[in-house]
Amino acid sequence: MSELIAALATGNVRSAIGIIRLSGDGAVACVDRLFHPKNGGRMGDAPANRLIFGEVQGLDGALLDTGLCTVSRAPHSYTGEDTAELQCHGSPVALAAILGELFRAGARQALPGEFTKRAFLNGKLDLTQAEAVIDLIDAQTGGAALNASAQLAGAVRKKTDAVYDRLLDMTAHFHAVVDWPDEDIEDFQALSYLDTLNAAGGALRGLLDTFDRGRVLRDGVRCALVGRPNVGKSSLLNALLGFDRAIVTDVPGTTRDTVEDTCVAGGVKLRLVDTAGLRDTCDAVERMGVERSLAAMDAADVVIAVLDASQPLTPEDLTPARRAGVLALNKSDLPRRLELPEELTRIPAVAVSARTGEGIDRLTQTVAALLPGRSDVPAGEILTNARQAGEVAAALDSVEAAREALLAGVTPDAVLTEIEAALAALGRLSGRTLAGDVTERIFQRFCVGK
Ligand SMILES: Nc1nc2c(ncn2[C@@H]2O[C@H](COP(=O)(O)OP(=O)(O)OP(=O)(O)O)[C@@H](O)[C@H]2O)c(=O)[nH]1
Ligand SMILES: [Mg+2]
Repeated sequence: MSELIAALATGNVRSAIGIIRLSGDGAVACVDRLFHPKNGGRMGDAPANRLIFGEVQGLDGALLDTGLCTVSRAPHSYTGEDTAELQCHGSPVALAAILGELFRAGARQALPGEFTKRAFLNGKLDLTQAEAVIDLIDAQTGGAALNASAQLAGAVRKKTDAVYDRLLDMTAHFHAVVDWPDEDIEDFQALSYLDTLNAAGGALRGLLDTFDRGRVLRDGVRCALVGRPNVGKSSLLNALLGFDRAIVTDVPGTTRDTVEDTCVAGGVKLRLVDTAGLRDTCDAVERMGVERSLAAMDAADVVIAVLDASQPLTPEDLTPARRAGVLALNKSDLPRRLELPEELTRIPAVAVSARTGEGIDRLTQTVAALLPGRSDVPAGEILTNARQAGEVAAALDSVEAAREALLAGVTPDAVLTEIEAALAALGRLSGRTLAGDVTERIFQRFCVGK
């Protein structure tokens, strides 16, 4: 028995088409009360996954819209249940009226993520795939979307399932050895077990190593724009964002607080932080701003030190420049008077002009090249999800503990305990074994209708 749920699957905004979904027991019968095919038939007799043209009428027979309807039947649907979809005109008012009629006909409003949760509970998706659904919807860059869609196709699952299966074979054999010591079972073969554990550890470590990159893919790179006053940090922030976010003046010390905003450049999401100019100052407010600048520099994934290329280098330029991942040599539209000392020549430097926009693209490309983690990992094999990374780390810890126990020559049951802990972590990762409250929390992140 599964309750009949309904929701608007498309956004609640004026658009060309709006889609209402229904899932659960009686979905097809419910839609039959509202949708009347032009060919005179019923959706109950319609073949699955075929779009049928017709009228949507209220329970009282009032014509609400004309559109298309499709049904799919359990278990061959997204949720694994009987489902129906109405494709109507994208009028929020008309769609609300149709949804209201469906509720009167016995459906109830679906909760956020409830369709996908049912797909998970009915074994249509594992948890890494379900989480990829929301990551795909939330993706802000092409790279993040590609990775999420490959995970939706099961990329993480395939990698960890292989480890799970090998560890499971090992426990089966261990149990046999531990539980039936008198039987003639091939004895405890430390060396072959060691091979299995090494391979499992390597695969898990490889996956975990991608998480740095994954965090960047999902959350963006924190870039701090730092430098002495008046070099053009705020101007550069505005140029990168494409609009006037921060105040710019020719008065040194204009920016007091940190100013943050995000942009997507060169396929990478940048979380830019403009900071107060670094200098010794007696002004209490400005000094607090400088402290925030130093903190922003510490918290950044990439420090962009901004230098004024139309001026000779000053001692105040050195603190940020020495910490920089990239030097932005700003004001390149003016005659150049900056010379870089030998110690800074190893840092990539890009000539830019916040005023003319010259070099801005090159700057973002240079930042992208500095991102943490390897860039050659195939799409889908980058862990972007902190929950998943936590379970992979837990599984890896247990595999390593098992390996050490094996090398130390302890009894098989001690090794077995560790391997079972690794299996439990991998079980939580895919959702094979997961407490109900954790499942609830995961699906709350979804939007209604998905
Ligand atoms: N010619 C030229 N002037 C620039 C450029 N970028 C910034 N400026 C000017 O430099 C001055 C300072 O710019 P801001 O962006 O406020 O500098 P800042 O580094 O944020 O300064 P503080 O907030 O005081 O630390 C302003 O007069 C800008 O118009 C540039 O690329 N070329
Ligand atoms: Mg500023």
